[in-house]
Amino acid sequence: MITFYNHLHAQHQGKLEMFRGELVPCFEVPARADHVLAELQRRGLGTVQHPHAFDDSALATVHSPRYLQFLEAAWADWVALDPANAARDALPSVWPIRTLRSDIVPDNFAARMGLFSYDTGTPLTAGTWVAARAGAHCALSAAQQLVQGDRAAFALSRPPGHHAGADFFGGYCFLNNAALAAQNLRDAGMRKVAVLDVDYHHGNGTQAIFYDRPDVFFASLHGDPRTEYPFYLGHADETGAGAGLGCNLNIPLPRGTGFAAWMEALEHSLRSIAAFGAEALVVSLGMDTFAGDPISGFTLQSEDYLRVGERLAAAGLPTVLVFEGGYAVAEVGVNAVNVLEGFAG
Ligand code: FKS
Ligand code: ZN
Repeated sequence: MITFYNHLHAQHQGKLEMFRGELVPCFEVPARADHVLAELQRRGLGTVQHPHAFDDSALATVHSPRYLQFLEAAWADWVALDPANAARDALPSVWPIRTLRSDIVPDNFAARMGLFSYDTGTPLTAGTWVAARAGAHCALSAAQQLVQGDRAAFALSRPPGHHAGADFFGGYCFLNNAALAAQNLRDAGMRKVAVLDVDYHHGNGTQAIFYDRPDVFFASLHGDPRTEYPFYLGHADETGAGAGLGCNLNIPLPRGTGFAAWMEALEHSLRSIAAFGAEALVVSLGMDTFAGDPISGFTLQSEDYLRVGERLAAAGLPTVLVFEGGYAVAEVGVNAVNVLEGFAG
């Protein structure tokens, strides 16, 4: 299968994220994608290409105009506050929680950061916009590849995307790559598309984007939000709204879940996707279900990912795979490429 590699990914390089009252080095580092690329090339698994170019209007199929305007200008606005800011990343510090207004975009930069975000773990850096946009183009290019008749394509990019909503960033994510791919497939005429999110963390952004839609099914297996990030979404009773009722499936699993139970949840998800009648599949491929992941709590082993790839392929659908999380940096290449190899059969 073809891989669209975000050759600009390293332009997004966060320094520090807030964790337990102090700033700690970011977990979401450029080396993650480098390892996946190196392993892909080592095994000679398909060709690697840069993404195609797209108009910024392509991003507006999922994201709001005011959010895109904010994101594109954010770094310049941050440095305009104080030239010394060029040496440090921007993190939000104030948010419009319930009872505060989010309809008015403030002039104050810190206030705008808070309006368009939901955590302090996602630094905005000098190259964030350039890197995230090229990453979105990888996902869109992969979707186009399916439209042209390919069985599968891989978007190898960072920053990841599944926590980003129509108008907010968070969870290391800025633009929702998987949602953009799914929407692109819909716009190309595929009547029903499914997004399957196998990252350790619930894909709250993707869920929110499609929650009231009958044409895009969202299924996710993830750490139970009662204890795991992103905490405020991802419960089993979230089944969709309005015309999208019945088109959302969450399978929260306890910390410590191993491969057998995880695989049962994957089976359940894929059966629901088949029953929905999806014509194409977008997989949010997070590798943080790995036992060695430093911020997650499942116990999958490297060999298990071959089985995961096989099972995804057995769904028999044209499939876009989108790289998401995975922080065991030394193993993330082997694990991700195991999925691709299992898929390719
Ligand atoms: C660790 C606290 C957890 C946020 C975790 C974000 C997870 C991101 C992800 C993605 F796929 F988006 F990258 N902080 N100190 O893995 O879901
Ligand atoms: Zn994750």
